[in-house]
Amino acid sequence: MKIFIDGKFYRDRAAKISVFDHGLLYGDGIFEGIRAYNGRVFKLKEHIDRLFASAKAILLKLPMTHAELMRATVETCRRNKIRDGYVRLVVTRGIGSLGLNPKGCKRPSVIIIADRIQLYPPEFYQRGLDIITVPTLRNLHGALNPAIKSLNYLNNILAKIEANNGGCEEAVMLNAEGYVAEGTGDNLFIVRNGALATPPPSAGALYGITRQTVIELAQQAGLGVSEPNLTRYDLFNADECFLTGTGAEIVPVVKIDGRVIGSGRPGAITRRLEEDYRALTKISGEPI
Ligand code: PXG
Repeated sequence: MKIFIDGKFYRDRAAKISVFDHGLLYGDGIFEGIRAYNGRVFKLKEHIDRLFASAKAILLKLPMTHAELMRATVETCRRNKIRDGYVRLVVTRGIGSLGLNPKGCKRPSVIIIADRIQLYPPEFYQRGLDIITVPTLRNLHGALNPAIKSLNYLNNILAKIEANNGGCEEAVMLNAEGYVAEGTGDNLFIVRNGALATPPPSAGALYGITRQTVIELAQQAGLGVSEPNLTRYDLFNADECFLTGTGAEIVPVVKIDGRVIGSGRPGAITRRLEEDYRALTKISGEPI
């Protein structure tokens, strides 16, 4: 594998970051998880746009332009002969002192890893997931804003561990007001009376790129889409439920906190959107 770090490519074991990098010391940095399908990088512009938005929010000046980051991502895929794969783009605050003040960090580091994708087991998609609400809450806007895709994922990691301890693959994370925010690494949708609803970013949902794509596909299919505050009650009484994310794509959810959702099987609208999403990934994206 060839890994991009600050403008150069390194082999796996030579690809290293300093122990003084504040990305490691403090989780001070941002990232993107991107997919390539059929020789194209899917929604690359949108991912780089979101990276810039995260950078702005944490006062990190990206050392490369938007166009340079797009080119470097495509080039990393090309050098690794990726047709279908997963790209992790990480920007750390860079090397500084042991103190948390980033003033001494002179240059952020840009890392791009392009690898084969580890797909989720097919059963997840065939049967649908059984998920649970967990105690760990989504970040507060007034603390670490949940729209920032930062390297501080401990909240979500704790929620994932809590889901796993409860025998589930994925968690429903609530916000401090008790409204549904999202999963640990995916957005959540419900279908009710033929229309979609998904928590708004103001409830703690990430501006998910798959989320946005699904909203557009639903609108093209003539389905209504709203972004209301949702409670667990709304999830329990939905006709269908699914999660969206770059890695997971669209995964049906059939049980939440012991309540069977709809028929207990992946729903027709979920299936339709899965198909539309797959079709879109095959034909669009930045050519490698
Ligand atoms: N919410 C959160 C908190 C995320 O981290 C999504 C939603 C979905 O967003 P996109 O833009 O991908 O549709 C994410 C995605 C993983 C993994 O291994 C996924 C994410 C981050 C880290 C790991 O599944 N992010």
